[in-house]
Amino acid sequence: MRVVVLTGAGISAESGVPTFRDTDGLWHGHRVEDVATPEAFEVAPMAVHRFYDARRAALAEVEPNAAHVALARLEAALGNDLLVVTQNIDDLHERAGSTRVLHMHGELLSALCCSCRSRSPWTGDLGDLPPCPRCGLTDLRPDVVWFGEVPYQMDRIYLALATADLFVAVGTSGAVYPAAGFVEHATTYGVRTLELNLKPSEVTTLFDESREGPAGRLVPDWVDELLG
Ligand code: BJW
Repeated sequence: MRVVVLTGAGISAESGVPTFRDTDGLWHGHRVEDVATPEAFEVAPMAVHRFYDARRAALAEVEPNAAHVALARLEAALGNDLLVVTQNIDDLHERAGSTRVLHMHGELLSALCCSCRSRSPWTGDLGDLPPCPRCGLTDLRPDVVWFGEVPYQMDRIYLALATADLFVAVGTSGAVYPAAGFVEHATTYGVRTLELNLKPSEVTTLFDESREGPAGRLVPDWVDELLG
């Protein structure tokens, strides 16, 4: 059985990583749609650097939870027939043991050079304006996808969706496209769809089935069920 799992901020919530749109709908005092943009970076690069530097540092303090571990267990059983597509920029899937993970919105632990376009693994700060390891210019930005930018690996994702038997969305609000449209894309190709979320998302009604609860319980239960 070929399975594509889309994960969002909700899967990392129980690890202590804040989501974007829960509680008051504000993200560190801002609407995420206003600050996660190339324009915001152009106007206030140091504020954006400080923000991502803090999130990068915080990542070292959190651990994968039972949902990440269950998806790694599923990969151990299904091998190449499982693909995890994550909107998250943390590395908790990888730390749990998953290897087949596409980060469609980029990665915190990577820096992108605005001059030479090279990507470099990055664990430190970018706010102190370090030189690009490739070209030496001080023109690095977080290697993440902001609003108005094209998410990564879309061809591979759409191909995997079209050829899957099951599409599962875990802990994502369905507020951001193109990820929010994956359920319709999968349905067009006759793929069964399942949503696992703490509460209904903006696209819940488009799924064949939806289950409500914390990812740390729902995902291991679903993996147990699938592996029989
Ligand atoms: C739990 C839980 C627990 C909590 N257990 N669950 C008008 C209409 C349609 C589209 C557009 C439009 N105007 C503009 C657009 C396009 C735009 C868009 O979607 N805008 C919307 C505001 C409408 N999209 C884009 O610009 C994208 N690019 C694009 O479309 O390019 C064109 C193109 C596409 C494809 C091919 C070719 C061309 C880019 C979007 C980039 C998004 N970037 C961010 C920031 C990334 C870096 C960073 O992390 O800082 O990505 S924004 C932010 O939102 C982040 C997330 O990945 C993304 C999604 O958030 P997510 O994961 O769903 O989190 P939340 O907080 O929203 O939800 C948490 C969920 O978890 C909730 O449902 C909870 O219930 C649940 N939950 N605890 C289980 N314990």
